[in-house]
Amino acid sequence: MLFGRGKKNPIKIADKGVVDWRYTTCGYCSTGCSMEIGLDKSGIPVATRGVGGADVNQGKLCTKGIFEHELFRTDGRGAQPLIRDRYYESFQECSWDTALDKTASEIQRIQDTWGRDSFAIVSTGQIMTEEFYTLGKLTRGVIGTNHYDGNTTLCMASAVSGYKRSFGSDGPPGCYDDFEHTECLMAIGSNLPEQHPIIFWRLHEALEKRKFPIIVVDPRVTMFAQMADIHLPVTPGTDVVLLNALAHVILDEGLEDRAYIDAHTSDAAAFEKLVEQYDPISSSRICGIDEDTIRHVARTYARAGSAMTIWTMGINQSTHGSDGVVGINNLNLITGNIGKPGGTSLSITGQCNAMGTREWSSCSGLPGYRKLESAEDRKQIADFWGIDEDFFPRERGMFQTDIFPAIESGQIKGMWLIATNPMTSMPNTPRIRKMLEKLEFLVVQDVYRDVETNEYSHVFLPAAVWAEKEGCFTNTERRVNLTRNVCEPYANSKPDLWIFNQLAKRFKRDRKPHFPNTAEEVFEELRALSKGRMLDYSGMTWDKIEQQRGIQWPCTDGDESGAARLYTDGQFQWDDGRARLIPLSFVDNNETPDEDYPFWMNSGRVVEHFHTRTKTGKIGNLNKFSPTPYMEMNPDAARELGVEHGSYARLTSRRGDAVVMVQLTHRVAPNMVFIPFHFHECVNRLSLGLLDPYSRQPAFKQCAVKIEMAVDQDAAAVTNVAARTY
Ligand SMILES: Nc1nc2c(c(=O)[nH]1)N[C@H]1C(S)=C(S)[C@@H](COP(=O)(O)OP(=O)(O)OC[C@H]3O[C@@H](n4cnc5c(=O)[nH]c(N)nc54)[C@H](O)[C@@H]3O)O[C@H]1N2
Ligand SMILES: Nc1nc2c(c(=O)[nH]1)N[C@H]1C(S)=C(S)[C@@H](COP(=O)(O)OP(=O)(O)OC[C@H]3O[C@@H](n4cnc5c(=O)[nH]c(N)nc54)[C@H](O)[C@@H]3O)O[C@H]1N2
Ligand code: SF4
Ligand SMILES: [Mo]
Repeated sequence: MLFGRGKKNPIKIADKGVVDWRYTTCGYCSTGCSMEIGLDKSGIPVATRGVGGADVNQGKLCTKGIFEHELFRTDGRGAQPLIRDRYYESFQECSWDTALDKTASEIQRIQDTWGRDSFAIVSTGQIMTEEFYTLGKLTRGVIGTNHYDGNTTLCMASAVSGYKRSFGSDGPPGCYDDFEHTECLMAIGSNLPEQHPIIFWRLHEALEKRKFPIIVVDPRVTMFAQMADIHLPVTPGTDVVLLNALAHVILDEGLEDRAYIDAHTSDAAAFEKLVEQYDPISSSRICGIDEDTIRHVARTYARAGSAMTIWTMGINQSTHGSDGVVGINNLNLITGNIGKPGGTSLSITGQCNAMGTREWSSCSGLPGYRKLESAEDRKQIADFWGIDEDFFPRERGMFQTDIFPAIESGQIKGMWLIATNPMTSMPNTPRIRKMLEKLEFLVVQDVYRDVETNEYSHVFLPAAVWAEKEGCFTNTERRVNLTRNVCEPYANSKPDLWIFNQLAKRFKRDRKPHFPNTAEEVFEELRALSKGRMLDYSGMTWDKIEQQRGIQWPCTDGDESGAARLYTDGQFQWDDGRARLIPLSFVDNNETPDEDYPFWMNSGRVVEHFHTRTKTGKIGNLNKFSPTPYMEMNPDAARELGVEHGSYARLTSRRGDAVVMVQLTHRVAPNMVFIPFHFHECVNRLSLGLLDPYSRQPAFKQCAVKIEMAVDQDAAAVTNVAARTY
């Protein structure tokens, strides 16, 4: 029977009593969705909605964004500063003055005893740009340690390094609007529908209007792979070989854009010589994609009027992460696909402000993509800050992944962690635990006091979260967007900016930079420092950003809005203006499955959770859909080992072991398992994390494990529950 239209029950949206909507930008992933938080008459955040006129999300939000107003009242928040003198002694609440005095005096004591660089600072991709810039000023201009880095080394470092090697600078050249113009899209190691659902929606919208081929390169049959026209289940860690083989076919069959190569690139001869070795037959034996498919994909990509590649962690988190990015850039340079609508190399960024930290935090250099290695850049910043330029080191210090082993060797004695949780997110956490225990002094600055890493700290500084503060994030497509202050910081927590400013006051220096009180004043410094540079913010103000729902850089003073694409004139950031074509030879150095450890262990994310679950593990509507540490395992492999669906299995690697629930699925091949990394005491107890030589990013996605059914299922269940922490 057909239901009469009049009989349908209309959907009722509960009236939450919102009296005011405040403009913000989502604080989870780098898509950069504009949203509004609804406040009730007592000023309590009760609802979230997407902003209709926003270019990025056009009113849409994903499941994490929709519940973001619940974040302010989650359990485990840090209410007061905490202090303890020795391990295993319980924390005592203390005043801000006590916590900050202790932190400043310990930093100074360690630096006086062991040298300036014996104290390390590790930050994040998740605080505001104005906060990053201030932390950079404090670190580089006042404290003066060179071992200062961010968790972006676990995330985007390979993209940064690859862009720099090819184009002479960091900075993603494309934008989401490229989906509307492209004639072929290749996605490598990106699970866009789950990890960037609104970017995926933008792609889907483009496909509904106009069909173009989608090629997905991923060893796992992700949701993205299932909707692709061509899925290439590449052998883990061998994407560079596939990219070289695609270039081989293109050059061999004369499908390249020779005019573009001649006008805009250098070093073509060495590159062409190297890829000659990567014929489709030999390459197929390494990368696992048959020769016909390699030829077919190469022709499809090269013959498209415009073609683009997007990628995320399947490329970056590899021992060939930086080479993988360069390989993608090589492919787009030889086909003339940079800086034109629908033709680009677009890294899909991870955290909400991973871009902001790259631009302004001074982690790998100085603000505004300036280099410590350049005397001119050092002088510009020293003059602007009013300090002595000799205070700056002449080259960047260690990356996060080198800072931690330097604790083992005694080089690093103290550490300040800001908005990152290495006890869950770093590879080989049994080793990380020992390192943290060895520190003379650890200060953790986080929104949550129950974050795992805080178990090892001497001082805990409780930070305000996201829209309890205000400032900007930059998204994947270089769009700067604004978060307005929606509500007061929880209890006695304080904005990160305030914490940095208070610490700055506690260091005595002859010449010291000025630290403005408000984030909007800090933004004025960014505008001034960026004027005339590639990442020009000078045409932006906070109000203008809100009015336009985000503005892309470059946006020069006087410009109505920002620029959609970089390198549209084919001029790159190297001195000769040409992009580099770089030969990439492949050395297989991964830990690969063998008789003892017969499975590849792949790891990544699920849609409901964000990272180490400090936020999403406490939001009921998200956590209930994915409450348990689990692994995807192929049913045929499970049958051979007698492992059952829904049971608990024990995984062992050369580093440690973990207990997970078994989910049987054909999404993974018989020789691979996939485990979400969100849970404590789980996948990173097993991972190896070999480092990329350029970016120092860990190969989280490739190592070997063995699997057995847990003998005592009840005991395994207890272990599994313990891994959830919350
Ligand atoms: N829901 C949710 N969204 C998020 C996040 C989150 O935690 N939760 N985190 C954000 C952050 S910081 C990041 S960095 C992004 C990450 O976003 P993605 O990189 O898209 O997510 P991952 O699941 O880490 O990995 C993507 C894919 O890489 C594949 N892969 C593994 N090994 C290889 C390989 O050798 N080659 C290739 N080609 N592919 C391989 C995996 O099978 C996996 O499907 O997501 C962001 N968005
Ligand atoms: N096996 C495996 N491991 C991985 C990955 C993988 O794919 N596989 N992916 C890696 C990647 S791409 C990433 S990005 C990292 C992420 O690793 P982490 O950065 O360690 O993970 P998060 O859980 O995001 O930690 C951020 C912390 O900052 C806190 N926080 C949030 N907002 C604020 C704020 O405004 N101020 C302050 N002070 N604190 C705040 C949160 O509570 C949380 O504790 O994990 C990496 N680890
Ligand atoms: S897609 Fe990313 S930015 Fe947009 S609502 Fe979801 S988590 Fe937030
Ligand atoms: Mo990330």
